[in-house]
Amino acid sequence: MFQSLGDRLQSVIGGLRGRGRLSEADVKAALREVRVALLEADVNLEVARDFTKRVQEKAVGSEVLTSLQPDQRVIAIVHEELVDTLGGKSVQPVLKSESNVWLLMGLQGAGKTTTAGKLAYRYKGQGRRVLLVAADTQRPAAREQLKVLGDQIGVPVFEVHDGERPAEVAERLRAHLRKDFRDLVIVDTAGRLQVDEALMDELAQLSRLVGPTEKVLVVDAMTGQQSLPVAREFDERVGVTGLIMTKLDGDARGGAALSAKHVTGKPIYFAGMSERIDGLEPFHPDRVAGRILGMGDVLTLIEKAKVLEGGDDERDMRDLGDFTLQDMLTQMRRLKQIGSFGDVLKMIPGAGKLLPAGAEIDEKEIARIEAIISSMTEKERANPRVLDASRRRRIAKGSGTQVQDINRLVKNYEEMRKLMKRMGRRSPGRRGGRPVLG
Ligand SMILES: Nc1nc2c(ncn2[C@@H]2O[C@H](COP(=O)(O)OP(=O)(O)O)[C@@H](O)[C@H]2O)c(=O)[nH]1
Ligand SMILES: [Mg+2]
Repeated sequence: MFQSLGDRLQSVIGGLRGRGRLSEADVKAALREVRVALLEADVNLEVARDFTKRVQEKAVGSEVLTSLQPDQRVIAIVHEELVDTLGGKSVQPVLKSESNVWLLMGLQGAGKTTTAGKLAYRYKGQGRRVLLVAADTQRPAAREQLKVLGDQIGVPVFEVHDGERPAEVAERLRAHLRKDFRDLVIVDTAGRLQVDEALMDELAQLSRLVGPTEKVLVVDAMTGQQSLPVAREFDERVGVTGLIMTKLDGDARGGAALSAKHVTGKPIYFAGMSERIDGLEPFHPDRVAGRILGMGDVLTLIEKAKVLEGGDDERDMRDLGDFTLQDMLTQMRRLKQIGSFGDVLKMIPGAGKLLPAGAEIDEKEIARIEAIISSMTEKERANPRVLDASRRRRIAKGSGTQVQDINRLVKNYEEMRKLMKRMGRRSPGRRGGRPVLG
Protein backbone atom coordinates (compact mmCIF):
# COMPACT_ATOMS: atom_id res chain seq x y z
CA MET A 1 0.00 0.00 0.00
CA PHE A 2 1.19 3.51 -0.82
CA GLN A 3 4.49 2.09 -2.04
CA SER A 4 5.34 4.69 -4.64
CA LEU A 5 4.01 7.65 -2.66
CA GLY A 6 6.08 6.50 0.30
CA ASP A 7 9.19 6.14 -1.82
CA ARG A 8 8.73 9.59 -3.28
CA LEU A 9 8.16 11.32 0.05
CA GLN A 10 11.07 9.53 1.62
CA SER A 11 13.37 10.52 -1.20
CA VAL A 12 12.30 14.19 -1.16
CA ILE A 13 12.84 14.42 2.58
CA GLY A 14 16.00 12.35 2.39
CA GLY A 15 17.29 14.95 -0.05
CA LEU A 16 17.31 17.49 2.79
CA ARG A 17 19.61 15.33 4.85
CA GLY A 18 23.16 16.41 5.52
CA ARG A 19 22.71 19.77 3.83
CA GLY A 20 23.11 21.79 6.99
CA ARG A 21 20.86 24.80 7.40
CA LEU A 22 18.01 25.17 4.95
CA SER A 23 16.67 28.32 3.44
CA GLU A 24 12.99 28.99 3.06
CA ALA A 25 13.45 28.44 -0.67
CA ASP A 26 14.87 24.96 -0.03
CA VAL A 27 11.79 24.06 2.00
CA LYS A 28 9.50 25.45 -0.67
CA ALA A 29 11.23 23.51 -3.40
CA ALA A 30 10.96 20.27 -1.42
CA LEU A 31 7.30 20.91 -0.77
CA ARG A 32 6.61 21.46 -4.43
CA GLU A 33 7.93 17.96 -5.00
CA VAL A 34 5.82 16.64 -2.14
CA ARG A 35 2.77 18.16 -3.76
CA VAL A 36 3.53 16.55 -7.12
CA ALA A 37 4.02 13.21 -5.38
CA LEU A 38 0.63 13.55 -3.68
CA LEU A 39 -1.11 14.43 -6.92
CA GLU A 40 0.51 11.52 -8.69
CA ALA A 41 -0.77 9.28 -5.92
CA ASP A 42 -4.25 10.49 -6.92
CA VAL A 43 -4.76 12.65 -3.84
CA ASN A 44 -7.54 15.20 -4.16
CA LEU A 45 -6.22 18.55 -5.38
CA GLU A 46 -7.45 20.58 -2.40
CA VAL A 47 -6.11 18.00 0.02
CA ALA A 48 -2.68 18.14 -1.61
CA ARG A 49 -2.68 21.94 -1.58
CA ASP A 50 -3.77 22.19 2.07
CA PHE A 51 -1.30 19.56 3.07
CA THR A 52 1.74 21.32 1.64
CA LYS A 53 0.51 24.66 2.92
CA ARG A 54 0.25 23.36 6.46
CA VAL A 55 3.62 21.65 6.32
CA GLN A 56 5.18 24.83 5.03
CA GLU A 57 3.64 26.99 7.75
CA LYS A 58 4.84 24.64 10.43
CA ALA A 59 8.27 24.27 8.89
CA VAL A 60 8.92 27.94 8.39
CA GLY A 61 7.59 28.88 11.79
CA SER A 62 9.67 26.28 13.60
CA GLU A 63 13.28 25.44 14.16
CA VAL A 64 13.50 23.62 10.83
CA LEU A 65 15.35 26.50 9.26
CA THR A 66 17.86 26.76 12.05
CA SER A 67 18.20 23.07 12.79
CA LEU A 68 21.32 21.25 11.73
CA GLN A 69 19.26 18.16 10.96
CA PRO A 70 16.26 19.73 9.29
CA ASP A 71 15.16 16.48 7.62
CA GLN A 72 14.29 15.04 11.04
CA ARG A 73 12.01 17.96 11.81
CA VAL A 74 10.47 17.91 8.35
CA ILE A 75 9.72 14.22 8.59
CA ALA A 76 8.06 14.76 11.96
CA ILE A 77 5.90 17.54 10.53
CA VAL A 78 4.99 15.52 7.43
CA HIS A 79 4.09 12.58 9.65
CA GLU A 80 1.86 14.75 11.80
CA GLU A 81 0.09 16.19 8.79
CA LEU A 82 -0.33 12.76 7.17
CA VAL A 83 -1.97 11.49 10.34
CA ASP A 84 -4.29 14.47 10.31
CA THR A 85 -5.14 14.08 6.62
CA LEU A 86 -5.89 10.39 7.14
CA GLY A 87 -8.44 11.33 9.78
CA GLY A 88 -6.46 11.98 12.97
CA LYS A 89 -7.44 9.68 15.78
CA SER A 90 -8.46 6.14 14.92
CA VAL A 91 -12.26 5.75 15.02
CA GLN A 92 -14.01 2.41 15.37
CA PRO A 93 -17.68 1.60 14.82
CA VAL A 94 -19.89 1.69 17.89
CA LEU A 95 -20.44 -1.76 19.32
CA LYS A 96 -22.90 -2.04 22.19
CA SER A 97 -23.27 -5.16 24.25
CA GLU A 98 -26.33 -6.13 22.22
CA SER A 99 -28.70 -5.17 19.39
CA ASN A 100 -26.10 -3.96 16.94
CA VAL A 101 -27.21 -3.77 13.34
CA TRP A 102 -24.65 -2.73 10.76
CA LEU A 103 -25.78 -1.90 7.26
CA LEU A 104 -23.13 -2.26 4.56
CA MET A 105 -23.65 -0.33 1.35
CA GLY A 106 -21.72 0.68 -1.70
CA LEU A 107 -21.35 0.26 -5.42
CA GLN A 108 -21.12 -3.14 -7.07
CA GLY A 109 -17.70 -4.69 -6.73
CA ALA A 110 -16.63 -2.39 -3.90
CA GLY A 111 -16.19 -5.41 -1.66
CA LYS A 112 -19.35 -5.38 0.47
CA THR A 113 -19.95 -9.10 0.56
CA THR A 114 -16.31 -9.94 1.18
CA THR A 115 -16.19 -7.31 3.92
CA ALA A 116 -19.39 -8.61 5.52
CA GLY A 117 -17.68 -12.01 5.81
CA LYS A 118 -14.50 -10.46 7.21
CA LEU A 119 -16.43 -8.49 9.83
CA ALA A 120 -18.44 -11.55 10.84
CA TYR A 121 -15.23 -13.54 11.20
CA ARG A 122 -13.56 -10.81 13.22
CA TYR A 123 -16.36 -10.28 15.71
CA LYS A 124 -17.19 -13.96 16.03
CA GLY A 125 -13.57 -14.32 17.06
CA GLN A 126 -14.24 -11.76 19.79
CA GLY A 127 -17.08 -13.83 21.14
CA ARG A 128 -19.96 -12.05 19.45
CA ARG A 129 -23.08 -13.87 18.27
CA VAL A 130 -23.17 -12.73 14.68
CA LEU A 131 -25.84 -13.02 11.98
CA LEU A 132 -25.18 -12.22 8.36
CA VAL A 133 -28.07 -10.97 6.27
CA ALA A 134 -27.97 -11.43 2.49
CA ALA A 135 -30.26 -8.58 1.50
CA ASP A 136 -29.78 -8.49 -2.27
CA THR A 137 -33.33 -9.02 -3.48
CA GLN A 138 -32.30 -9.06 -7.14
CA ARG A 139 -29.43 -11.49 -7.47
CA PRO A 140 -29.57 -14.99 -5.96
CA ALA A 141 -25.89 -15.42 -6.86
CA ALA A 142 -24.99 -12.52 -4.58
CA ARG A 143 -26.83 -14.21 -1.71
CA GLU A 144 -25.16 -17.49 -2.49
CA GLN A 145 -21.74 -15.79 -2.24
CA LEU A 146 -22.51 -14.68 1.31
CA LYS A 147 -23.93 -18.09 2.16
CA VAL A 148 -20.65 -19.73 1.16
CA LEU A 149 -18.69 -17.26 3.30
CA GLY A 150 -21.00 -17.81 6.26
CA ASP A 151 -20.64 -21.59 6.01
CA GLN A 152 -16.89 -21.23 5.84
CA ILE A 153 -16.68 -19.30 9.11
CA GLY A 154 -19.61 -20.90 10.89
CA VAL A 155 -21.86 -17.84 10.97
CA PRO A 156 -25.55 -18.25 10.03
CA VAL A 157 -26.87 -16.37 7.01
CA PHE A 158 -30.39 -14.99 6.83
CA GLU A 159 -31.54 -14.74 3.22
CA VAL A 160 -34.14 -12.48 1.71
CA HIS A 161 -36.41 -13.83 -1.03
CA ASP A 162 -36.34 -12.77 -4.66
CA GLY A 163 -38.14 -9.46 -5.01
CA GLU A 164 -39.07 -9.33 -1.31
CA ARG A 165 -40.13 -5.85 -0.12
CA PRO A 166 -38.02 -4.15 2.56
CA ALA A 167 -40.98 -4.17 4.96
CA GLU A 168 -41.32 -7.94 4.70
CA VAL A 169 -37.59 -8.41 5.05
CA ALA A 170 -37.51 -6.34 8.22
CA GLU A 171 -40.51 -8.16 9.66
CA ARG A 172 -39.12 -11.64 8.96
CA LEU A 173 -35.73 -10.63 10.30
CA ARG A 174 -37.26 -9.37 13.53
CA ALA A 175 -39.16 -12.62 13.98
CA HIS A 176 -36.03 -14.60 13.23
CA LEU A 177 -34.03 -12.69 15.86
CA ARG A 178 -36.71 -13.28 18.48
CA LYS A 179 -36.17 -17.02 18.05
CA ASP A 180 -32.41 -16.90 17.64
CA PHE A 181 -30.92 -13.93 19.42
CA ARG A 182 -27.86 -12.28 17.88
CA ASP A 183 -25.97 -9.29 19.24
CA LEU A 184 -24.42 -8.24 15.94
CA VAL A 185 -26.39 -8.33 12.69
CA ILE A 186 -24.44 -7.48 9.54
CA VAL A 187 -26.59 -6.63 6.53
CA ASP A 188 -24.99 -7.02 3.09
CA THR A 189 -26.98 -5.07 0.54
CA ALA A 190 -27.30 -5.01 -3.23
CA GLY A 191 -24.97 -2.81 -5.22
CA ARG A 192 -25.37 -1.24 -8.63
CA LEU A 193 -22.75 -0.11 -11.05
CA GLN A 194 -23.83 3.46 -10.40
CA VAL A 195 -25.97 5.18 -7.88
CA ASP A 196 -29.56 4.96 -9.07
CA GLU A 197 -32.91 5.93 -7.65
CA ALA A 198 -34.25 2.42 -7.21
CA LEU A 199 -31.18 1.37 -5.24
CA MET A 200 -31.31 4.41 -3.00
CA ASP A 201 -35.03 4.00 -2.36
CA GLU A 202 -34.69 0.38 -1.41
CA LEU A 203 -31.70 1.10 0.83
CA ALA A 204 -33.34 4.06 2.51
CA GLN A 205 -36.47 2.01 3.23
CA LEU A 206 -34.54 -0.95 4.49
CA SER A 207 -32.50 1.33 6.68
CA ARG A 208 -35.58 2.97 8.20
CA LEU A 209 -37.14 -0.40 8.86
CA VAL A 210 -34.23 -2.24 10.44
CA GLY A 211 -32.75 0.77 12.28
CA PRO A 212 -29.03 0.19 11.82
CA THR A 213 -26.68 1.33 14.57
CA GLU A 214 -23.92 1.76 11.98
CA LYS A 215 -24.33 2.64 8.32
CA VAL A 216 -21.09 1.75 6.65
CA LEU A 217 -20.14 2.74 3.14
CA VAL A 218 -17.72 0.30 1.52
CA VAL A 219 -15.41 1.97 -1.01
CA ASP A 220 -12.78 0.55 -3.30
CA ALA A 221 -9.34 2.14 -2.90
CA MET A 222 -8.22 0.76 -6.25
CA THR A 223 -10.71 3.03 -7.99
CA GLY A 224 -8.88 5.97 -6.44
CA GLN A 225 -10.39 9.17 -5.11
CA GLN A 226 -13.16 9.01 -7.71
CA SER A 227 -14.71 6.31 -5.52
CA LEU A 228 -15.45 8.97 -2.91
CA PRO A 229 -18.02 11.46 -4.26
CA VAL A 230 -20.79 8.80 -4.12
CA ALA A 231 -20.46 9.01 -0.35
CA ARG A 232 -22.39 12.28 -0.42
CA GLU A 233 -25.35 10.66 -2.17
CA PHE A 234 -25.42 7.71 0.20
CA ASP A 235 -25.11 10.10 3.11
CA GLU A 236 -27.99 12.28 1.95
CA ARG A 237 -30.34 9.40 1.21
CA VAL A 238 -29.46 6.83 3.85
CA GLY A 239 -26.86 8.40 6.13
CA VAL A 240 -23.27 7.20 6.46
CA THR A 241 -21.54 6.78 9.81
CA GLY A 242 -18.17 5.56 8.56
CA LEU A 243 -16.22 4.01 5.73
CA ILE A 244 -14.50 0.74 5.09
CA MET A 245 -11.87 1.06 2.42
CA THR A 246 -11.14 -2.16 0.56
CA LYS A 247 -8.25 -3.22 -1.67
CA LEU A 248 -5.65 -1.10 0.04
CA ASP A 249 -3.29 -3.94 -0.74
CA GLY A 250 -1.96 -4.22 -4.24
CA ASP A 251 -1.44 -1.14 -6.35
CA ALA A 252 -3.75 1.25 -4.57
CA ARG A 253 -1.84 4.50 -4.77
CA GLY A 254 -3.31 5.90 -1.62
CA GLY A 255 -5.24 8.81 -3.07
CA ALA A 256 -8.57 7.45 -1.87
CA ALA A 257 -7.42 6.97 1.72
CA LEU A 258 -5.72 10.34 1.88
CA SER A 259 -8.70 12.16 0.38
CA ALA A 260 -11.50 10.32 2.20
CA LYS A 261 -11.79 12.49 5.29
CA HIS A 262 -11.82 15.69 3.28
CA VAL A 263 -14.21 14.50 0.57
CA THR A 264 -16.65 12.50 2.71
CA GLY A 265 -16.18 13.91 6.20
CA LYS A 266 -16.42 10.35 7.55
CA PRO A 267 -13.83 8.29 9.38
CA ILE A 268 -12.33 5.14 7.89
CA TYR A 269 -13.12 2.33 10.29
CA PHE A 270 -11.29 -0.50 8.58
CA ALA A 271 -8.98 -1.19 5.68
CA GLY A 272 -9.27 -4.30 3.50
CA MET A 273 -5.77 -5.65 2.99
CA SER A 274 -6.41 -8.86 1.05
CA GLU A 275 -9.14 -11.06 -0.32
CA ARG A 276 -8.72 -13.43 2.58
CA ILE A 277 -11.25 -13.67 5.38
CA ASP A 278 -8.71 -12.27 7.86
CA GLY A 279 -7.66 -9.46 5.53
CA LEU A 280 -9.29 -6.60 7.43
CA GLU A 281 -7.44 -4.21 9.73
CA PRO A 282 -8.69 -1.42 11.96
CA PHE A 283 -7.59 1.81 10.33
CA HIS A 284 -5.08 3.70 12.44
CA PRO A 285 -4.03 6.95 10.74
CA ASP A 286 -0.83 7.19 12.79
CA ARG A 287 0.28 3.71 11.85
CA VAL A 288 -0.57 4.17 8.20
CA ALA A 289 1.39 7.44 8.15
CA GLY A 290 4.30 5.56 9.70
CA ARG A 291 4.11 2.95 6.98
CA ILE A 292 4.05 5.58 4.25
CA LEU A 293 7.17 7.22 5.65
CA GLY A 294 8.99 3.92 6.02
CA MET A 295 8.87 4.00 9.81
CA GLY A 296 7.01 0.73 9.56
CA ASP A 297 4.09 -0.39 11.62
CA VAL A 298 5.40 -2.45 14.47
CA LEU A 299 2.20 -2.24 16.44
CA THR A 300 0.05 -3.85 13.75
CA LEU A 301 2.75 -6.45 13.27
CA ILE A 302 2.75 -7.32 16.94
CA GLU A 303 -1.03 -7.46 17.11
CA LYS A 304 -1.09 -9.85 14.17
CA ALA A 305 1.49 -12.06 15.82
CA LYS A 306 -0.56 -11.99 19.02
CA VAL A 307 -3.74 -12.98 17.26
CA LEU A 308 -1.89 -15.87 15.71
CA GLU A 309 -0.42 -17.04 18.98
CA GLY A 310 -3.68 -16.44 20.77
CA GLY A 311 -1.56 -15.24 23.65
CA ASP A 312 -0.47 -12.03 25.22
CA ASP A 313 2.96 -11.15 24.05
CA GLU A 314 3.91 -8.47 26.52
CA ARG A 315 7.55 -9.20 26.06
CA ASP A 316 7.49 -8.08 22.46
CA MET A 317 5.87 -4.82 23.49
CA ARG A 318 8.39 -4.03 26.15
CA ASP A 319 11.57 -5.17 24.55
CA LEU A 320 11.50 -3.92 21.03
CA GLY A 321 14.85 -2.38 21.75
CA ASP A 322 16.37 -5.77 22.60
CA PHE A 323 15.23 -7.26 19.33
CA THR A 324 17.59 -10.21 18.73
CA LEU A 325 18.22 -12.35 15.68
CA GLN A 326 16.26 -15.05 17.47
CA ASP A 327 13.33 -12.64 17.76
CA MET A 328 13.62 -11.88 14.11
CA LEU A 329 13.41 -15.56 13.23
CA THR A 330 10.52 -16.19 15.61
CA GLN A 331 8.62 -13.27 14.11
CA MET A 332 9.32 -14.46 10.60
CA ARG A 333 8.13 -17.99 11.32
CA ARG A 334 4.91 -16.72 12.81
CA LEU A 335 4.39 -14.15 10.15
CA LYS A 336 4.93 -16.56 7.33
CA GLN A 337 1.55 -17.94 8.29
CA ILE A 338 -0.12 -14.56 8.19
CA GLY A 339 0.46 -13.44 4.67
CA SER A 340 2.95 -12.81 1.98
CA PHE A 341 6.34 -12.12 3.42
CA GLY A 342 6.72 -8.96 1.36
CA ASP A 343 3.58 -7.49 2.94
CA VAL A 344 4.81 -8.34 6.37
CA LEU A 345 8.25 -6.91 5.80
CA LYS A 346 6.76 -3.59 4.81
CA MET A 347 5.35 -3.26 8.29
CA ILE A 348 8.76 -3.54 9.89
CA PRO A 349 10.36 -0.12 10.25
CA GLY A 350 12.80 0.53 7.44
CA ALA A 351 12.51 -3.02 6.21
CA GLY A 352 10.67 -1.97 3.09
CA LYS A 353 13.99 -0.61 1.92
CA LEU A 354 15.60 -4.02 2.27
CA LEU A 355 13.37 -5.34 -0.47
CA PRO A 356 15.05 -5.24 -3.85
CA ALA A 357 13.29 -2.60 -5.94
CA GLY A 358 10.04 -3.89 -7.35
CA ALA A 359 10.62 -7.39 -6.06
CA GLU A 360 9.14 -9.23 -3.12
CA ILE A 361 11.33 -11.43 -1.01
CA ASP A 362 10.04 -14.90 -1.67
CA GLU A 363 9.69 -17.99 0.43
CA LYS A 364 13.08 -19.20 -0.74
CA GLU A 365 14.71 -16.18 0.76
CA ILE A 366 13.02 -16.70 4.09
CA ALA A 367 14.03 -20.38 4.01
CA ARG A 368 17.63 -19.29 3.49
CA ILE A 369 17.46 -16.89 6.40
CA GLU A 370 15.98 -19.63 8.55
CA ALA A 371 18.78 -21.96 7.56
CA ILE A 372 21.41 -19.39 8.44
CA ILE A 373 19.96 -18.56 11.82
CA SER A 374 19.45 -22.25 12.60
CA SER A 375 23.14 -22.83 12.00
CA MET A 376 24.08 -20.33 14.67
CA THR A 377 24.71 -21.04 18.33
CA GLU A 378 22.45 -19.53 21.00
CA LYS A 379 25.11 -17.01 21.80
CA GLU A 380 25.52 -15.92 18.20
CA ARG A 381 21.79 -15.48 17.79
CA ALA A 382 21.51 -13.38 20.89
CA ASN A 383 24.48 -11.23 20.01
CA PRO A 384 25.51 -11.20 16.34
CA ARG A 385 28.44 -8.96 17.20
CA VAL A 386 30.46 -12.03 18.11
CA LEU A 387 30.27 -13.18 14.50
CA ASP A 388 33.86 -12.98 13.30
CA ALA A 389 35.12 -14.22 9.95
CA SER A 390 35.67 -17.81 11.03
CA ARG A 391 32.23 -18.08 12.64
CA ARG A 392 30.67 -16.67 9.50
CA ARG A 393 32.48 -19.26 7.37
CA ARG A 394 31.28 -22.04 9.65
CA ILE A 395 27.67 -20.82 9.51
CA ALA A 396 27.77 -20.48 5.73
CA LYS A 397 28.99 -24.03 5.44
CA GLY A 398 26.44 -25.34 7.91
CA SER A 399 23.54 -23.62 6.17
CA GLY A 400 24.61 -24.25 2.60
CA THR A 401 24.93 -20.52 1.89
CA GLN A 402 27.70 -18.04 1.10
CA VAL A 403 29.55 -15.81 3.53
CA GLN A 404 28.07 -12.80 1.69
CA ASP A 405 24.60 -14.08 2.61
CA ILE A 406 25.57 -14.06 6.27
CA ASN A 407 27.06 -10.58 5.96
CA ARG A 408 23.92 -9.29 4.32
CA LEU A 409 21.66 -10.83 6.92
CA VAL A 410 23.66 -9.37 9.80
CA LYS A 411 23.71 -5.97 8.18
CA ASN A 412 19.98 -6.03 7.55
CA TYR A 413 19.36 -7.20 11.07
CA GLU A 414 21.44 -4.39 12.55
CA GLU A 415 19.54 -1.84 10.55
CA MET A 416 16.22 -3.33 11.54
CA ARG A 417 17.20 -3.43 15.20
CA LYS A 418 18.17 0.23 15.18
CA LEU A 419 14.90 1.20 13.58
CA MET A 420 12.92 -0.98 15.96
CA LYS A 421 14.54 0.77 18.85
CA ARG A 422 13.75 4.18 17.46
CA MET A 423 10.18 3.18 16.66
CA GLY A 424 9.74 1.52 20.04
CA ARG A 425 10.62 4.77 21.75
CA ARG A 426 8.22 6.98 19.91
CA SER A 427 5.39 4.65 18.99
CA PRO A 428 2.26 6.57 19.88
CA GLY A 429 0.19 3.45 20.62
CA ARG A 430 2.07 3.01 23.87
CA ARG A 431 0.73 6.22 25.18
CA GLY A 432 -2.73 5.74 23.73
CA GLY A 433 -3.37 2.25 25.00
CA ARG A 434 -5.35 -0.33 23.09
CA PRO A 435 -8.06 0.67 20.66
CA VAL A 436 -11.59 -0.08 21.82
CA LEU A 437 -12.22 -2.94 19.46
CA GLY A 438 -8.84 -3.62 17.93
N1 LIG B 1 -7.28 -7.55 -2.99
C1 LIG B 1 -8.45 -7.34 -2.39
N2 LIG B 1 -9.58 -7.75 -2.99
C2 LIG B 1 -10.76 -7.52 -2.37
C3 LIG B 1 -10.83 -6.87 -1.11
N3 LIG B 1 -12.14 -6.79 -0.77
C4 LIG B 1 -12.84 -7.38 -1.78
N4 LIG B 1 -12.01 -7.82 -2.74
C5 LIG B 1 -12.38 -8.46 -4.01
O1 LIG B 1 -13.21 -7.59 -4.76
C6 LIG B 1 -14.14 -8.31 -5.53
C7 LIG B 1 -15.55 -7.82 -5.29
O2 LIG B 1 -15.92 -8.11 -3.96
P1 LIG B 1 -17.42 -8.33 -3.47
O3 LIG B 1 -17.36 -8.52 -1.99
O4 LIG B 1 -18.09 -9.39 -4.25
O5 LIG B 1 -18.04 -6.90 -3.83
P2 LIG B 1 -19.55 -6.41 -3.69
O6 LIG B 1 -20.11 -6.40 -5.06
O7 LIG B 1 -19.45 -5.01 -3.15
O8 LIG B 1 -20.27 -7.33 -2.76
C8 LIG B 1 -13.96 -9.77 -5.16
O9 LIG B 1 -13.16 -10.39 -6.13
C9 LIG B 1 -13.21 -9.70 -3.83
O10 LIG B 1 -12.41 -10.84 -3.61
C10 LIG B 1 -9.60 -6.42 -0.50
O11 LIG B 1 -9.55 -5.82 0.58
N5 LIG B 1 -8.45 -6.69 -1.18
MG1 LIG C 1 -22.01 -8.42 -3.03
